[in-house]
Amino acid sequence: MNIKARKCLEIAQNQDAHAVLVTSAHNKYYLTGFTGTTATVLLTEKDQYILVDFRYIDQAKSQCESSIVLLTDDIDNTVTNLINGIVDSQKIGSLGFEKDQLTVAEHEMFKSAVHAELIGLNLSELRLYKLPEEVEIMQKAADIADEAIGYIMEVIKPGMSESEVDLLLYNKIRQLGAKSFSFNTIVASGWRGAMPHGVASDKIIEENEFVTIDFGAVYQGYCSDLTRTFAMSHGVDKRLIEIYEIVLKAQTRALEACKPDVATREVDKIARDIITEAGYGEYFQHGTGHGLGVLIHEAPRLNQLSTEVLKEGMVVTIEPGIYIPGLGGVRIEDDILITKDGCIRLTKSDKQLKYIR
Ligand SMILES: [Mn+2]
Repeated sequence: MNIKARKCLEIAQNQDAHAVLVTSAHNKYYLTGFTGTTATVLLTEKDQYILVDFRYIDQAKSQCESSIVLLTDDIDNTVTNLINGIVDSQKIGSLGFEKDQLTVAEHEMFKSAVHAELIGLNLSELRLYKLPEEVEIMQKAADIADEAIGYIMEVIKPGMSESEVDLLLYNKIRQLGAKSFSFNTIVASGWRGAMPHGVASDKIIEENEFVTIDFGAVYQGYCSDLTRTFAMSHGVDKRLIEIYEIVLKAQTRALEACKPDVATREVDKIARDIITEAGYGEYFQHGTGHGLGVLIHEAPRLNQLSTEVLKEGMVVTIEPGIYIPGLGGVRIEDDILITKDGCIRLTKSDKQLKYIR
């Protein structure tokens, strides 16, 4: 059993479950290294098991060194029969499951079939602190994003569509070793910049527009998340330049405040106060940041309602923005690692306003 599985079991035991049934792709990957689409992971005090059918048996054996690999079939060795064999022999009274992952139908099926009480678990703290090996991978995911945005700023030209930029970016991150984007890439130019989630469209990027690009690279199962906004030439609206400087100040100050024992809500407040005092509070309606890891959004959250406190080993984004309908918008985002006495930036792209050509 590996250290991550041990931690998962501890969290489950604190919620009165003796063993854990893991069904989400991201936690299966996190706990075992398995990247296939069909498997069930079971963690007990005694060991960690991964149940797969014949399609994945070789893959599971090579990827899941710290797990016992069990072969399922549709006749005698069904998933629930194998689970019950372990539950019965290890006298497991209560079996935890990820309550935000199981469908109602799956829950009903397990409830009627499994010989143990089912307990819905909150595992949000499981991936909260990144191990050194995870930080190393996340740094590489961030490096890929940095290099890719640098490349885009060199090749982007007025007359290209947002979708073309999206494709260039995709090819670049793939060349650099990433498996995929972390999410659908946002390329929002001109008026579309006012849409915080303006996924790349067929709109043509014009001279004198601002362009916001928000994307991430998935490298060895871990996500990066980077946003830069830049100007297509010097004729941009002066108000956008003013907004850029406000967002940059908010992002920089919030980032500088990140260290152990600082409340996530306080980091959000630092960014929000700067934007509000500049008169743009109503144009910044999302949170200042979020944790990231094997998922693009995970604990902790940095917003007005969040109650978490930053601790060493957390990786979070800092990404305030201002969005003005009809005019456009600005967002600047970095990924940071909370260290013993502060934080370091994983994404290192320059943040001064850039004018393309
Ligand atoms: Mn983000």
